[in-house]
Amino acid sequence: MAEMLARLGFDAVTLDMQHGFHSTESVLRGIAGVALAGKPAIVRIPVGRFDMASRALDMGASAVIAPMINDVEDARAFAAAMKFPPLGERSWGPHRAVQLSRHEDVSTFMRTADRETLSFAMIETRKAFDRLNDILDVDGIDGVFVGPADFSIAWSEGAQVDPGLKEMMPAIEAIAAAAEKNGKLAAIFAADPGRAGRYRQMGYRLVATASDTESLVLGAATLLERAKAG
Ligand code: 3PY
Ligand code: MG
Repeated sequence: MAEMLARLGFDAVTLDMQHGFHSTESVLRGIAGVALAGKPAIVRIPVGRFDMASRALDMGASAVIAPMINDVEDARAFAAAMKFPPLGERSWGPHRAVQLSRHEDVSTFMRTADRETLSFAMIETRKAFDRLNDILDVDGIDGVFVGPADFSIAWSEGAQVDPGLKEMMPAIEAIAAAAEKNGKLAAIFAADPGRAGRYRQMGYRLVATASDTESLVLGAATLLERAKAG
């Protein structure tokens, strides 16, 4: 699935270990499939599993998304797992990543890895929003990734889950502006692909859209409709 999606016009494919059902083994296979299609693979790790961030990079991920980064301590721990010393504490062992990279010499790989792989801290709570600038300020955090579903739960104080919640849109816009001001990347999940253009206008540089299951259901529903009409 990952390789097939990578062969479409998407710029990258994300393998989700938080709410998707990817395991270490399937992430390893997924990254290889996406690389075969010539695209970068992004991995979202489960909450707090910063060890998996280093592991995803070892497997050849180009970027890692860490959910529920709510304060500077979370951001520092995530950055430490993502970057080699002296910036972080990433331990050496990227055997698969070196094979998938264009660097043959491991020292060149090591010296360029920190800037060639991106760490995205997810902003999806009020606590994270209140500490946004401090999180953006952490060395080794390359960008923030907004989770509008969780953010809407936080924004409505548990009343609803609505990734398109109007009242939170100014905050979503402010996150992109703060990232830009800090020289970092802003990314977001567009639960409704129709919102992708609006997010781009706000300054979001990476917009993730739809899951594999949604894509399958949408495709299958279209096929069924066509078959019944034919
Ligand atoms: C959210 O919307 O909360 C997400 O985590 C998107 O993947
Ligand atoms: Mg979320």
